[in-house]
Amino acid sequence: ANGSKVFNLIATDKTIVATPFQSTTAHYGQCFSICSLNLKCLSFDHSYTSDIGECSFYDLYQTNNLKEKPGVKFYSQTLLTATDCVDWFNLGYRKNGIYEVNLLGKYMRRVYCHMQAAEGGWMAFQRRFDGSVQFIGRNWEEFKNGFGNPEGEYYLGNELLHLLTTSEDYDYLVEARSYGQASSARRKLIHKVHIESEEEDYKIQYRLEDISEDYGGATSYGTLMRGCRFSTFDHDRDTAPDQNCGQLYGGWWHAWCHDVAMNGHYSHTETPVSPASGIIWRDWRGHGETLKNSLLMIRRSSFKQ
Ligand SMILES: [Ca+2]
Repeated sequence: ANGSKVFNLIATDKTIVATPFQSTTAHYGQCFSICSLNLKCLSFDHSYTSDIGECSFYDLYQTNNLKEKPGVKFYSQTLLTATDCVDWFNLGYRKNGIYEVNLLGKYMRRVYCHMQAAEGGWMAFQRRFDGSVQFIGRNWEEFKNGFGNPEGEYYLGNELLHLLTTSEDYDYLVEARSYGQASSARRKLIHKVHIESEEEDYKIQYRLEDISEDYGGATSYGTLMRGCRFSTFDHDRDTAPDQNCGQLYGGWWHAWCHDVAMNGHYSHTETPVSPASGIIWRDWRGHGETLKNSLLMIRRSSFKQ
């Protein structure tokens, strides 16, 4: 704590939609000092109707999605950069590419933003297109913390996925591309996807009715992955009792292996290096064919174009 934080008045008669981690009765100046000295504090509100008012401290900052609160001013640390691809989209950016984001107001990352698919504003948490980054052989910790090159192929990390998707509702979009002359793309959109904590093996949750009908509805990609725990070669949490899906097919929310495995072997051709061990989307191309491109993305469900 160095007291060098900068706070801006964000709104009058409004405050953030969040639960304060601390509240106290104090002058505005005292509220400012308390928040400056507390690393956890990223914003606060203060009642301006009396000299000594109530102030509440929050561990996140935000400039949209505020709620009405008469008599209160809301202050937040200066937003140095957009928090995600939705913010960049709302600032008018429409080009697909690499953007710097400050996830949840705390985690600076460079990520690929897809500004054109399904109304735009999507942030890739997995991106594969040339095999330059090895995905096979990555262990639990690597999938937890992320790996790869943000300018190229990467995996953002399950811990951030968990923190993001439990902070508010997020939608999930996969966009994959096949090899060959008839190279074609396919998407799948699932609303309100939650990734549970590491204690729950980053289990993926969503309701069947939240699988969008836009791209073919509930096929195996959407249904078989639902409720699955994340598995890696060193952390077998799949539902196949006699197999360790993470070994051959890479880290994934495996059920019985190779129904879907977007983190499998990259082989530069539609023929997998060994049967069913590629980037597999079984109910689209079968498990004998591996895919060329994979983009797995999330976006806040509150996004409105
Ligand atoms: Ca198993």
